[in-house]
Amino acid sequence: MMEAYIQAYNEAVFETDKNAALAVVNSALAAGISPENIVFQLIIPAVESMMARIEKDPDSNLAQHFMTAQIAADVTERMLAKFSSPPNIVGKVVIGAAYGDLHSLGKRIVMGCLKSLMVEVIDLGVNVTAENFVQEAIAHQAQVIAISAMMVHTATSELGSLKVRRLLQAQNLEDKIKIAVGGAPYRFDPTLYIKVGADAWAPDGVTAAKMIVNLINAVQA
Ligand code: B12
Repeated sequence: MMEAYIQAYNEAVFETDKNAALAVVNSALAAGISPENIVFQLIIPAVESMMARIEKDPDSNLAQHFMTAQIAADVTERMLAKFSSPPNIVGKVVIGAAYGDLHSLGKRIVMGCLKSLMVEVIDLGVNVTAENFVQEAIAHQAQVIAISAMMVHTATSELGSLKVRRLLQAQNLEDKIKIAVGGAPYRFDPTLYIKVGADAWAPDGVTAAKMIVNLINAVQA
């Protein structure tokens, strides 16, 4: 029975039809499938199959990519409220667009993918100062600061991730909080993340979520 739901859900996501995807989830719930199974057998595999598609075709349809992440985040949040025991949250991330940067679409995709992998996400919005990133990471005991920068000057600015690095260094927090970056400039220069003081980067939302889970695990090891 689950196979039929998986197929119907994947078709809905492929068509970027959020209502159809939610209808599949609702009928699975009505048929007695647990919220846990819906997340782990339906939602996460759908995100992973999108990742496989992106790896094969980096220009894969943006709308499909965006909707997979948004539907995954939406359904995961609804299902988490219904879990019989509190879900095992993998860890916490504060995320935002770099200082001076107002681009938010890529960040939203990354957030959706993170939520579907059971990572708690604290969204700081756009145009986030380095001080704010660090303060919020400390306040929420986040293991990762994730910074989205869509422009070369916001990626490389002295007030962006370079300053986050300096602040973490000054407070002796580099073992407790890792820095992840992403956005168009990093795709043009895959070594840029090192130059801007980050620990890691990723080219798309699904890879980003997996990379961030690895960073969380490294901090918690
Ligand atoms: C949409 C868009 C806008 C929209 C943003 C709307 C919004 N709410 O986001 C608007 C119209 C507001 C806008 C404004 C501007 N924009 Co603009 N914009 C774009 C555009 C067309 C698409 C960006 C986008 O959403 N891509 C789709 C998402 C899904 O991809 P993505 O962001 O790369 O995210 C993926 C990955 O990078 C990764 N990722 C993203 N974030 C993170 C974070 C982490 C931690 C990780 C691991 C991974 C990760 O995962 C994401 C999902 O797969 C790009 C061109 C382009 N092709 O990139 C220009 C572009 C980024 N913009 C540009 C410019 C110049 C501007 C403006 C200065 C224009 C102007 N003169 O006013 C302003 C700047 C405003 C500001 N201060 O930020 C330039 C930047 C040039 C440069 N070299 O720096 C670009 C490249 C266009 C160009 N070719 O000139 N823009």
